[in-house]
Amino acid sequence: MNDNSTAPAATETQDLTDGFHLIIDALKLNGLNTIYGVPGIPITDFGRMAQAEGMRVIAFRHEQNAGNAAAIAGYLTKKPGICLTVSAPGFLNGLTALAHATTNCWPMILISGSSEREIVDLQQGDYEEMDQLAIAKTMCKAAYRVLHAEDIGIAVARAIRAAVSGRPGGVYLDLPAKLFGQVMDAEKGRKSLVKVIDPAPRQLPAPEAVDRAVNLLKGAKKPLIILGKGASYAQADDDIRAFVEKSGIPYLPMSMAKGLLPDDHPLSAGAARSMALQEADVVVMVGARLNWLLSHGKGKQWGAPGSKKFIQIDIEPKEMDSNVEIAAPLVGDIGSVIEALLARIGSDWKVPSAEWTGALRAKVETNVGKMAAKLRNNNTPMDYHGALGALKTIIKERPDAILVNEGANTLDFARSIIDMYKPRKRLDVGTWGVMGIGMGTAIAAAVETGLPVLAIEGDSAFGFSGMEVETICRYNLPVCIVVFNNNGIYRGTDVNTNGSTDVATTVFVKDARYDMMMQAFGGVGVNATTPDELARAVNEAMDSGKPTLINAVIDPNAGTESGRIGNLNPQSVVQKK
Ligand code: OXT
Ligand code: ADP
Ligand code: MG
Repeated sequence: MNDNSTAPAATETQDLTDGFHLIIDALKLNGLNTIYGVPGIPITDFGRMAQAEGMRVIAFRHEQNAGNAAAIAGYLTKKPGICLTVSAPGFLNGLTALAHATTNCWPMILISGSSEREIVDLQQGDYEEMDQLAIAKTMCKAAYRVLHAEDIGIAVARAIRAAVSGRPGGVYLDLPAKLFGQVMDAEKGRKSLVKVIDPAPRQLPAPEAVDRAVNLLKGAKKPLIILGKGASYAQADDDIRAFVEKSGIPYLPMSMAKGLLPDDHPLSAGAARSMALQEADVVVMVGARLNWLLSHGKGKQWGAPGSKKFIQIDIEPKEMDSNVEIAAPLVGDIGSVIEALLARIGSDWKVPSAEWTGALRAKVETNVGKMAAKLRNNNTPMDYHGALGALKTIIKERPDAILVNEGANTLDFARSIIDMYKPRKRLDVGTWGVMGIGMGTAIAAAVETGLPVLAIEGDSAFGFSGMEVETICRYNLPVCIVVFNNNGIYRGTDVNTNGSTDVATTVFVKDARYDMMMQAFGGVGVNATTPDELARAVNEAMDSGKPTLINAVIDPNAGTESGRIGNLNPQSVVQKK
């Protein structure tokens, strides 16, 4: 493989351009000005040149974190996040994030350098030889390879359109090393670039589909709206809020849709989740799938069999009937569908009965009251409620801050305890429950929005991407990380039963000081043992904007196996003597 760094610079003569510059120009022409990646053969010079040409190039310590940054950048901006990697191992490191973006329906483009086709196809043993395109195809929406400089413009355009149109997702762009140095006439090169027109066209629902849904909704006694992260991705915030408020239908936010309407909204049924799911008779799904997170739309959680009818709003027709019958499919983009529904809520609209909304409200108030008592505790070592109670207040006072959250107990408790007030402020593990999204997500959130970021991390979860604290310090990003240190995965108290000196598989080094990792790179590190100390340190970090890591000492007994999804663990029936 040829690094191409010794190839003559095409810009030395005015009339020529080359692969390096054409890729940069194609991205910039389409408003893609930030790259997340890790440098190396054959893309080192590409990163340098992109930076020289005014792009923001954020260099990470591991491609998976760069990929997770690109994935969440896609979610936050509705433009594909760009991740740049070297070949084989770098590409593979980026692939998890590409699959994660695709699974979550977020637009992202993974651009990887690769070996020359001739050598790969004959399997002659090139440096980092691998048939990357073939591997990537199974993990994303689309995958393209570019062999000629004159095709770069069209390839980047296709990649962008594939990533953002219809159901968004990940796209792979394979760039063999030789492409970067290919030279062509500058004017021809300029003309070969494509600015994508209307990359994510509106998809209007059919009028008869809207009629069907409205008729079903009018007949409902206990309607419920479920807002998913597709709804927050759509950025139709005002119309969605108007739809909820005008229709008077209670709503349940999925994790990353929290804040689309403020969690303390009178129509939020978030704190009465079980009751809402059990008792609703017509459920309107808005950018949320009936996957494992919603028990596939059936089973005990959903009350009596046959007691529900579903209306589903989704841009992907194949999503309909994926698990249960959808009585009224509304295929289209959420903005257009909600607009059409809003137009049908006129003076003749009857809001749901006070019996239904009042019962949900009463349950919400009971659950919130029960929770409030637990949040006030000042136990040392802290439990999840004490520590998260302090952080809940901070987010209430700073509703613009972005909350990143991963872990098991740390995730599940934070989701229900911390209210969100604005759209797209809660970023978490997504559809797969991926540990390791933390630092990539926090970095992209800070880079894309310029807002302060609070990352609430289980100690295990943090470990998956922890080295990126150096990246956070290097770019001086306003990220405050709170590591919930309970000495392990779920709990720090497991015991190895085989009698050896190895500790149990879920247990870490006791009383580790994660705060010192941040100090190693010039950031602020704090060890917090009480909710008051924790609150003080977070407030200071949010005020100063300095990279900060707070080691929050949590009682190792406080958590439960797998947080709130322990039921998904298979159980052995074999009794060993
Ligand atoms: O109505 P009911 O009574 O039911 O009550 C509900 C709400 O009404 C109520 N509620 C409220 N009450 C009062 N006030 C308010 N404001 C309020 N809001 C809500 O509370 C309850 C619960 O509400 P919730 O949360 O909305 O509902 P519920 O029932 O939990 O929702 C169901 C789900 C499924 C939608 C929800 O649970 C969910 O979204 N779950 C996501 C879970 C998830 O994705 N988990 C992450 C994966 S776990 C595991 O796999 C881990 N691994 C393995 C691993 C992974 N994942 N990835 C990779 C790459 N490798 C390995 C690992 C290694 S976790 C993990 C590390 C864990 O250790 P850490 O140290 O990081 O973390 P700790 O556990 O802290 O030690
Ligand atoms: P959650 O995990 O919050 O329940 P999911 O990721 O399961 O959300 O569902 C998101 C859904 O939103 C996907 O089915 C996706 O096709 C859909 N979606 C994403 N963007 C749009 C959009 N602009 N219009 C309509 N549907 C969308
Ligand atoms: Mg832990």
